[in-house]
This record gives sequence, C-alpha cells and structure tokens, in this order.
Amino acid sequence: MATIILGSQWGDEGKGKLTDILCPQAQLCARAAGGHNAGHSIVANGVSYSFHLLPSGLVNPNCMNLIGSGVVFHVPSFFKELAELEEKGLTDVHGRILVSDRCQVNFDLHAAVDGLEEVELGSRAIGTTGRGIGPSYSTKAARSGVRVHDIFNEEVFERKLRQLAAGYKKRFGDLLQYDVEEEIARFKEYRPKLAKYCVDAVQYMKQAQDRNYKILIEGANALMLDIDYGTYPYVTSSNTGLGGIFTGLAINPKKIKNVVGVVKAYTTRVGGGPFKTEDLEQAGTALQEIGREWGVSTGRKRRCGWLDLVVLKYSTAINHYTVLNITKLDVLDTFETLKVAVGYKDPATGEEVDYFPADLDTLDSLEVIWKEFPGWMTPTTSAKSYYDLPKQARAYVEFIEEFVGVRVGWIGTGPKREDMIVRT
Ligand code: 2SA
Ligand code: GDP
Ligand code: MG
Repeated sequence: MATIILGSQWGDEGKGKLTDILCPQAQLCARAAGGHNAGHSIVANGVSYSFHLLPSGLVNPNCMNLIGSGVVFHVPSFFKELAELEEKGLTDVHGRILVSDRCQVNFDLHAAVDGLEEVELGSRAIGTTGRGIGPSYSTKAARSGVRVHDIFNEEVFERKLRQLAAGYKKRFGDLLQYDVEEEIARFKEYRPKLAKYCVDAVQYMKQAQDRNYKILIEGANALMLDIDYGTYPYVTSSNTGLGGIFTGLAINPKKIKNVVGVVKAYTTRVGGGPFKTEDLEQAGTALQEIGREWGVSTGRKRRCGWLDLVVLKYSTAINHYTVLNITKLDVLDTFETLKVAVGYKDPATGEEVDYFPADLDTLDSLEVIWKEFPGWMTPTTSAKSYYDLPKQARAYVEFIEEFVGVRVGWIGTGPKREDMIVRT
C-alpha cells in the first residue's frame, strides 16, 4: 500500500515533518520528482535535519529510501547530504538509500546555465533556487541529457557531457563559467563510489509492491509550482502534483491508499510570480517572523500572506487529496483576526470567479473575496487532541474542510514531531 504526501500550495507546507511522522509505518520512503531544490526540515529527538535531494525517510532507522526516476540527480549534493546526516548521528544512511539509474544527472553546468537564464530574464526572473533544475529538465526533454546509468560507461558519459557543454557554450559563450574537463575528472572519483547506490528502480518498485511493502511517497515542491498546473512560467520544471508520482516511480495506482494534501494554515511563496493573498503589510511580516519563513536550501525570505481557498480547491481538483494535513496552525495563535480568500471577483463585471485561471494577466485583474475569522489568541502548541484546540481554531479548520470537501486528518501545532494532532 502507498501513501502519497503532496504540497498543496507553493511549497514549504511541512511535507517533511509529516513524512517523518508516518515513516515508522513504512518500509520504503521514495521521492519521485524535483531535485536538490527541495528543502524539508524535520525536528526529531531534539535534532533539526534538513533534506534537499534525499528522502526524509532516512531519519527512521528501519526505512529504505529511494530516489525515483523522475528526480534530477546532483551527485555532489547526494554525497554532501549523506555526510551531513551522518554527522548529525544518523547511522547506516549509506545502506538505506538507493537511486534509480534512470534519473537525469544534474551537473554544475546546469546550475551555471540556470544563473545565466535568470539574468537574461531580468525583471521577469523566476527566482529559482539556482540549483540547475530548469536546465536539467530542459536537457531531459530535449533528449540531450545524461542519465545515471551513463555514468558507468565512461566513454559514453564523457561524449554526452562534452556535447552538452559544447551546446551551452555555443549559446552563452564566455559568460558560461564551466570547465567540462574538471567535471569529467570529478566523475572519475564519483563513479566507483556511486555504483553501490544505483538500482533499476522499475524492478525495485515491482518487488516492493509484490511484497506488499508499505510505501511512503514524499512529494517535493508543490502543486502551484507544477510545470503544467502551477502559475506558469513561475514554476519549477517538474510535475510536482499527483501525475509526477506515477511518471517518477512506477507505482501501481491500485496500491494507493491515501493522497495527503499538506496545507499551511496561511500561504507562503519563495521566488517570483503571482500570489493573490500576499500581505505586504504588518500581517505578512508577522507571519514571516512567527513562522520563521525562510528557505531551507537558499535561506531566502519567503513571501507571506493569508490562506487562499481558491488555490486549495484548484489543487484538490488536480491532486485528488483523500485527506489533508493542516500545518503551522500555531503561527496564527496571536492574530486577532484572520483572513481567508474564498473567491475572486472580476471588478469590471462584479462577477464571481471561483476557479483559478490559467492566464496570469486574467488572474492579476481579479480581486480577492475575503472572509474574516476571529482569532483564538491562545497558544495551540500544547494541544494534544482536537478538542483541546480553542473553538475558533476548530471553526477555522472545519471551514477549510467544508470548503474543499476533504477531511482534515492531521493538524500541526509546532515544528517538533510531537506537535501534531491526529484527528480520528
Ligand atoms: P527551481 O529552482 O527552478 O525549482 O525554482 C523555480 C521556482 O520554484 C520555487 N521553488 C521552491 N519554493 C519553495 N521552496 C523550495 N524549496 C526550498 C525550501 C527553497 C529555498 O524548502 O525552502 O531554500 O529557497 C523551492 N524549490 C523551488 C522557486 O522559489 C521558484 O519560484
Ligand atoms: P516542506 O518543504 O513542505 O517539507 O516544508 P519545509 O521544511 O521547507 O518548511 C516547513 C517549516 O515549518 C520547517 O521549518 C518545519 O520545521 C516547520 N513546521 C512544520 N510543521 C509545523 C507546524 O505545525 N508549526 C510550526 N510552527 N512549524 C512547523
Ligand atoms: Mg521546503
């Protein structure tokens, strides 16, 4: 059986924390898409862990972990992150991580190109993490990419990488700071070290499913950053929604027990692009400070604002959540009044728009229809069960549940593992 954990907004909803909580019941934790742009923080046993490319299941000593075929794989980050986890006292991480040999390799070349493309975009820059994610998926789609299995055929690997670098050199000339021969030399060292982690993930997943493993799939980034369904072009370059799980992991749809939508009780976004409920005044600053909203991978400040239920409904229509995890409810503890977007309105016609439009100019022209909620002005972190929450907090949760039509199964009230109300 499989449980899929997906970000429902623009990321950083707290997917890592839920993954860690559900991991003791799983034998395998897998990532399907994205790369080392993701940033998942977990606070467990008094230690704070940051995950980027690796699945968060590594915190749990009994769980195997798989980087699926849809991930763009940056080899130096892989080894660096494993070393960091070891330093923090996680044992046997090397024996519990596997990588699909069908993954695309994300080279430092891609990061260099990412930077140059952002400069070219000027004021329309995406605000990427600079990790080469867009260029890696571009070379994959252009069929000029290098896959993990290629690494082990030295001649093929070197030919493909030189060709890729030459192509980019033609486009960017001397602006491109990248020495392909140095990269080739680095891979001579990685090659023997990497072999033991690589698997045919199709066979591995088949075996795991035949053996009825409990599989936890940790989504990276979030639906509103999906290459097809997000606020294009202000998106990442992978399918971060439900679709990406199937292409990235060869999971049997019949084995899926739950699709969990992780929903931050307000909204944040890193990088450029539309954000209808962003608050550029005091409330946004307060959410930023109380919620400690800065990037796990780049340290960038996250833009903050109120919950947008039009976004959540749209996200639900694509990801088909069976249950929601509302996170960071505690961050709202000190607000007298809370605002939530319950619709958009065309100011020209006064007509209500209850869907999320594809065209960003149309989106920009719409006004938000707000609903206000009284705050609870009480700490929620100590709440152990749903009925320990103040009634205003329960009303907030139940409104979300009814609006979206999906049950809320978990409520996060703090960063620690223990700060999670399980609603039965
Ligand atoms: P990219 O680098 O090509 O994937 O960037 C494209 C857009 O996707 C956004 N993006 C993210 N948004 C939130 N969190 C992300 N992960 C890190 C975190 C981010 C960080 O967990 O904090 O450390 O800054 C993430 N990764 C990509 C990105 O901001 C662009 O808008
Ligand atoms: P992810 O990318 O979805 O895994 O989320 P991140 O780890 O990037 O960002 C979520 C941040 O909020 C992390 O620092 C978590 O430790 C923290 N966090 C998660 N759940 C809660 C919660 O319920 N309350 C509070 N205050 N912090 C939380
Ligand atoms: Mg994150």
